[in-house]
Amino acid sequence: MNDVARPVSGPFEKTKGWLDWFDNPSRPRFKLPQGAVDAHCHVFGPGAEFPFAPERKYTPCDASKAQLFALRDHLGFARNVIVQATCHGADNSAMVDALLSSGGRARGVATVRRDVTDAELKRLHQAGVRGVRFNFVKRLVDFTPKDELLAIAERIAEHGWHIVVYFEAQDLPELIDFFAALPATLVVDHMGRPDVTKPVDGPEFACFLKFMDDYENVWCKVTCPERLSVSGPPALNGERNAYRDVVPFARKVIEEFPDRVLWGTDWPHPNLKDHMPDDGLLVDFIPHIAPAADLQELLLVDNPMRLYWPDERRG
Ligand code: 0GY
Repeated sequence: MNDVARPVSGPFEKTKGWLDWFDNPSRPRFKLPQGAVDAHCHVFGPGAEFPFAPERKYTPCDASKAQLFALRDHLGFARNVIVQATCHGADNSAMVDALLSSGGRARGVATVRRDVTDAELKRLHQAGVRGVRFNFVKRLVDFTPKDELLAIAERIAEHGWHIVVYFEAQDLPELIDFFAALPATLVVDHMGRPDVTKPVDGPEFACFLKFMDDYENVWCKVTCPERLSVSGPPALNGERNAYRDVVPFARKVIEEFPDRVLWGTDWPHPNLKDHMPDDGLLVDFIPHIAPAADLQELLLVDNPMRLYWPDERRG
């Protein structure tokens, strides 16, 4: 097997218990619509070329652009949105290198600090970056003061970028006022990480749905069932009906806000503790949450194209 097909590690020692991405994924049974976008994935390093950031909270195996693009083709996606992973801090080099190698088939979401220069923002935009990510998950990043985030939001406005926000469900109530003040489209990672053991029509998820209902600039990634599921079964060993406890949550968001949802693999799935999914079987999760063809088309093609490639024809 060559290095495109299997995970390898460079000079960095991986975090203890690290789960490597799944090699040899299945071919999905669900046929993705033409022009489908994997709107949430990452690259890690390779560490020998793009060292991980000193302030990182985990050290992964390598997950290169060549490996990501091989997976894209294997699963049947046309494009990727590559989100800067926290293990690279605000050094966007690995992600930008992947964008520049993609032939226009990848866009990026960067991490920047308040002191980012105008020239750097311009360079990122030219490479294909279309957003920044604000991360509120404490195990992943150190706290960034809200005034710094607001300053960044103002800096990126002239480029028309959006802001991806990652937080845990219990933190949403105290973040809502801050989110409402952000002058951009907001894209929430992984449905705001609901506790799927709670009822889908209970108060916690109602708070998230109300947030989307109240603010028309808020979008949602209906991603990461493998991270949210408690009951499983995992997308492994041919299981094409996986993560059943997550289905009602994702389905509800898609049905209520069909033109503000995105889907992505989250490859190479940082920090999973229980199992590493077979990405082919993960794609087979999609028709369970978006059963109708028109919803699939919005989720996988129309919505991501509108956000990331607004000037291009789809396909
Ligand atoms: C995800 C989820 C996680 C990690 C990161 O950038 C990251 O390190 O996003 C996580 O650990 O929950 O979206 O990949």
